[in-house]
Amino acid sequence: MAQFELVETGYPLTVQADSLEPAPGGWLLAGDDVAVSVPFQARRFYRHGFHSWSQAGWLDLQAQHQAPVLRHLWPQQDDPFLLASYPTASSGVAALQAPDGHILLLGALQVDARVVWSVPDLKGVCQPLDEPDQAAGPAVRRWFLALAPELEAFDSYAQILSKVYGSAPAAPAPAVWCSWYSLFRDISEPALFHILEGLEGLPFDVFQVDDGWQQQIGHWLPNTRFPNGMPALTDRIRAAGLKPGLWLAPFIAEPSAPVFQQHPAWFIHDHDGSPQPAGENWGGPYYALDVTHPDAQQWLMGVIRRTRLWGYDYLKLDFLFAASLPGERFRPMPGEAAYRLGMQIVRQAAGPNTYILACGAPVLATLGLAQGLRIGPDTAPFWDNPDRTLYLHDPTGPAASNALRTSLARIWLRPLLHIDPDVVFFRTRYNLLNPSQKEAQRCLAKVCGFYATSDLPGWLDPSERQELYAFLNTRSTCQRLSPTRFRLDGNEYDFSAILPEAA
Ligand code: 9PG
Repeated sequence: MAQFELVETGYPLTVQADSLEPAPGGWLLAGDDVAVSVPFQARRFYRHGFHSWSQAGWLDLQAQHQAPVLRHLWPQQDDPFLLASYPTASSGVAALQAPDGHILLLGALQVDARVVWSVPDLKGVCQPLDEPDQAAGPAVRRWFLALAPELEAFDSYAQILSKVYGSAPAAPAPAVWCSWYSLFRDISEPALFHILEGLEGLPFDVFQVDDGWQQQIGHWLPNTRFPNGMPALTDRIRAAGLKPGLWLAPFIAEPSAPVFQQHPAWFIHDHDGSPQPAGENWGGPYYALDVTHPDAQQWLMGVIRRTRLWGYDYLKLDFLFAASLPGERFRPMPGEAAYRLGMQIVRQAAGPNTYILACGAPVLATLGLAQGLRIGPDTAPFWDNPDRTLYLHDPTGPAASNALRTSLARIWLRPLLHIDPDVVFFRTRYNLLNPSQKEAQRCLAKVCGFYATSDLPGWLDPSERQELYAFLNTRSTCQRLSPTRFRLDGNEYDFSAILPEAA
């Protein structure tokens, strides 16, 4: 490890790394562990949570100091290490804001990396590789460092990441109707056929069937509410001129699923050899597939290939973080490296043209492997989720404000893949959001370039349907004026009006 003094920045920076060289917008460092002295009194810390639903955003350090401890219940909310070191540990990238508004950003160019603020240093730490393993990542670990205005620093980081992982698809993201935020699990073939009829004339690209079609989590065959099977559904969706989309969570299983009952060894274990729960949902715990196990890999291939044979060419793959959790695997490797291996298998089985929307997915580790990524927790037809925010200090529960806040903090990812801030509500029925909250959702969808809703056509009055039509039919022009201010189709919109903490 060597020491470098950077004097031309206005602030004296001392960097510890194996090597350092200038790069567009900053510097490239090499080293498993690197450290940068922070030469100013930091006002705010940019914390980047581990996966789609994990909290991302600027935290006021003074307020955090006095804030109650964050309570997360399961790794399904974030990386357990990050939660244990809350709030000053971050996944892949972190930044500190100086009094003059510039930020000091340190971001990894490989997976399985954390950035921790440990006064007086901002430190980059990589999970050690026991043995050089191609799948587990490059032998030389690299980092990007910038001291610049916020938008410039994140943009330079994104540009360098795109050289490693590739850029977002050239085509715009498809416009999606998704069944989740209206029907939840209560879906059936007749209900979906009826909705398809009602959507006629609205310019959607994808009709996406969400959770509720499968027999069990891990048993990816249609249940009795889909008596004619999954191809009957895709035929009908195609006949309506739409692409069929399907939700599944290929890296998890509930304990009663045949795959878990028959092959417990295909799941990530703890040190005592018992399968390790990855989270709790659907009324009980669920387990994480060990995607390094050759037989589990074959099974996974089969699950994804079958969705292709049924005719689905848009897959919303969910709860993907599970493949990256710490634990015992058939082939030991760091968690995000294992996740990438799992996603490569999925991609191979799905083929290059299937659109993959990664959800509940490790953020940096998804780059290059999916066209789209959910960048925040679930939205909802209500603004706040006080049970979770007030009692558990957990900003990841379903709520429109939570989805907006974290998604807004991840817009910098846009050059790298399609970014999905979750659906927009146009309906007034079954919706507690007021007009300005709905407007904020609409604006963020335009900023992200991702247009989706779950509203049932029968719930929309003629003017709401007209608004939805206009939303889908216009590809907005967007210019970012500041971290929270945008010019959208000629009008200025400032998210800090509705999310003061984002300013
Ligand atoms: C289907 C849903 C929808 C939704 C996904 C995902 O327990 N949790 O922390 C938790 C977080 C998100 C979640 C479910 C549970 O929702 O984001 O769009 O597809 O699954 O079950």
